[in-house]
Amino acid sequence: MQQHALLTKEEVKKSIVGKLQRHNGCSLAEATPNQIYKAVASTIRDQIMAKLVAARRAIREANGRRLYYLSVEFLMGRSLLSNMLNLCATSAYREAFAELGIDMEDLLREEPEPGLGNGGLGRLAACFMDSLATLNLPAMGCTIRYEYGLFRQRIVDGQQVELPDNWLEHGNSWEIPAPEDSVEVRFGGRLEEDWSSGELHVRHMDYTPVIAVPYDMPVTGYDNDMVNVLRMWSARAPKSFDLASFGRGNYQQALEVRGMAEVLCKVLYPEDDHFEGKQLRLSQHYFFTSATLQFLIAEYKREHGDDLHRLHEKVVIHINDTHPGLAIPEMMRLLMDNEGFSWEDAEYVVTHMVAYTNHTILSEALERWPEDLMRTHLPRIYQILQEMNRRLCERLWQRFPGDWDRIAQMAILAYNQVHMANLCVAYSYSVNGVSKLHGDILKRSTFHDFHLVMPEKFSAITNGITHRRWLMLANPRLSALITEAIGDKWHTDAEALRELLPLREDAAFRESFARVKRENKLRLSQWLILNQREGFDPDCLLDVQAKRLHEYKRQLLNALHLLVLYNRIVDNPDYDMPPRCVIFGAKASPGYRRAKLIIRFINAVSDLVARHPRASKLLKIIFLENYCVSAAEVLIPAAELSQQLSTATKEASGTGNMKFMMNGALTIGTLDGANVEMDAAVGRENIYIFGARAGEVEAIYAGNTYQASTVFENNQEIRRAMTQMIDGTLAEAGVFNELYHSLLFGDHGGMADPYLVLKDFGSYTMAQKRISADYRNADKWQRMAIANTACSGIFASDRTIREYNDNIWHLAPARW
Ligand code: 26Q
Repeated sequence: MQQHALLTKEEVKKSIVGKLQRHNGCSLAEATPNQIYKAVASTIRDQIMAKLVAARRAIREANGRRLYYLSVEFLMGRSLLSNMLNLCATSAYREAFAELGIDMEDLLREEPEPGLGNGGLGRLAACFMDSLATLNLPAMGCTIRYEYGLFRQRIVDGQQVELPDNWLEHGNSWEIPAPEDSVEVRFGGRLEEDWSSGELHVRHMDYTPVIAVPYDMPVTGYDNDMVNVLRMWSARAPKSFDLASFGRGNYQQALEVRGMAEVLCKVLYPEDDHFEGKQLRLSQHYFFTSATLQFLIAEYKREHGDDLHRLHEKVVIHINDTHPGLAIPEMMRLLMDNEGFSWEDAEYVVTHMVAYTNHTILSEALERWPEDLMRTHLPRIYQILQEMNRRLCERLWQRFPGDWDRIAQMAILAYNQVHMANLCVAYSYSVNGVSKLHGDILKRSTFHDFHLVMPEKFSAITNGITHRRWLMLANPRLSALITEAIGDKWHTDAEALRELLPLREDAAFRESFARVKRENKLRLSQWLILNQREGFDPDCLLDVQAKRLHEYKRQLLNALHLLVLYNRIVDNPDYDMPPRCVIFGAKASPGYRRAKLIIRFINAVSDLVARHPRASKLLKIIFLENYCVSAAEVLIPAAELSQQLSTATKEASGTGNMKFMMNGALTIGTLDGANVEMDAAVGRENIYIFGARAGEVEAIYAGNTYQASTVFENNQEIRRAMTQMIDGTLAEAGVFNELYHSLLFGDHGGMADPYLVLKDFGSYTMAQKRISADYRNADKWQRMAIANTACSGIFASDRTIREYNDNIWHLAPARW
């Protein structure tokens, strides 16, 4: 329980009114909604800041290990309500709002959403921050303060249009600038080697300096005294450099430095599970990584003195995928060049301090930088990478003498590229996958050879989600029902949800559970009407697929099946099924043409269905615009069916799958990623599993034994739907040729239907038939839905973070 005094309702009112007066010179009645939002946020922030001061002192005095969690994405979502919830202050604020005549829903909508991430990897980092603070673990999240987050999506004439996300336009109420912690990060230039002292000293000359300025966002723990921060680094041009350059008349260079600083943190790259070797992206990664390391060294020195030989005892650096992997050579550089370490001493510290999580096995997502780019842009880092590579290859040569091919596959530098995953595996003390299946695939295939050499590093820790945001905050109705049934211990012990299991037999509880779902569907429908002028009937089955648009996630399988359903309805005047509303939420990377075409296809099928009088009574397809954290918070609690269709082996874990399950949706899914563990947790009778298993998929890829054309020839329903793709039924003929072609013939020499859409189609259709039949049996459906919520506790990120801490980090909880 938290120690700090809470504000009473009267104190909350007084603070809000006082802030409006002092900051805006107006009364409550005169204030704009945005001014009121800021006054409320500032009141909550005051409460948090009081805790932050105490937490920082306690953590310093405890003198334990600290975690620096480096991630190029943190998809935090809005903070106001989650902070209120964590402070256990919701009722005081609610009552204050009621008396002041403030509409809470309107107020919450005023908060700009920080969309500093693409999808799963960024949202995972945010869930981790919540659990770290709640478990009292001292940690700092470290990232880039992008001026523009992930683009806002509009659908115009069925197609995606991207708009800039200027989230800082009206200020950020939560961030605290910390200019005193600014550091310099250096790019480009050349190296001078100096042996005059008998030892090698490397001097970096003519580099381009950029100043990194941190902004901290406090992250509160739930019902405790802990506050951690998310440190976001922003870039500015050095002032002195600017002036000096003018002095020397070097106007051009001064402007170049300014330009570099200006673009560096401008925008988050909208790529997800796809790698492009852009120089600016490399600069972003190095920028926040170097700044973080310089800062953590300064902080260590302030507390422990100048000798860094035991740095690894007090610091863990966790790299969220390979993007911050330059932390490894950068720490080597800082220890050798600034602290006088020998190579061996620096390597010892680094290899005991860095832990790495892998989030994908897709080869197109693996980070590989051109060596030339690394050499010209980060010359000293490149030099260190060369030496690391030399030593690694020497070691591998001992183990695999003469096996050049294998060694090249494992090298850091090979084929003129810097292979970031190999760097991270070779020099971290821990390498983990994000689900059991993914961990196994890393060991048996992606990092097979490394696993032979250093098996002790490898583990799998299944992802999790913070049930406080994804159940307590997003689904207040279900949360109230749960607390009424089993008390509130589940707030900090999600496994307690299991106590709901026997309530499946309680007719009154089933009815309440169903009522909550219906109310959430109604809330979503109203939200959709407000946002895109299109609602749905809350008595139909609400079926949702919400995630980034990617071929491997197979939104196309869902859409093709909808086209088949349409044909069945049109063909048969007596065709009957429980009416369904199918919602898609998905952003496509702006450069991923095929993904954008799939969005267009979904919308074309949606229009086709809507135009048919009978089909439109049984089926409605909605493309939800701009899927983001706040949309997910309205969408997920309403869903009754969750589609998790990835081709087995491709989805490392998935985390949306867990959010839907926790909110009582049933899953239709493949045995991929964490779906495998959801199936085990809830039992096969409460989930709809279909499609090829991982082993079968691996065999197909290895042996090239699958022929999409055979499915096409044998399945009349598929053949018809695919023909409709290209014959003008859906759009002018030709628009969707590319999709058709890829399914039937493959892309430039590759296999046809590489994601096995046609292969799994039959099995998917059968599972969908069972779903429609089961939905008719309301009792059965509610029992299954309750089982899903009840068995979802192991997917809470509190469990995930405990596992990371017990197996990798070994942080001591801070208590005071
Ligand atoms: C990096 C450098 C250059 C270009 C692009 C990238 C880049 C950026 C983001 C590569 C990948 C990503 C994001 C990956 C991602 O979100 N992966 C997801 O991670 C989730 C959390 O572990 C898993 O649940 C998902 O299965 C996985 O797809």
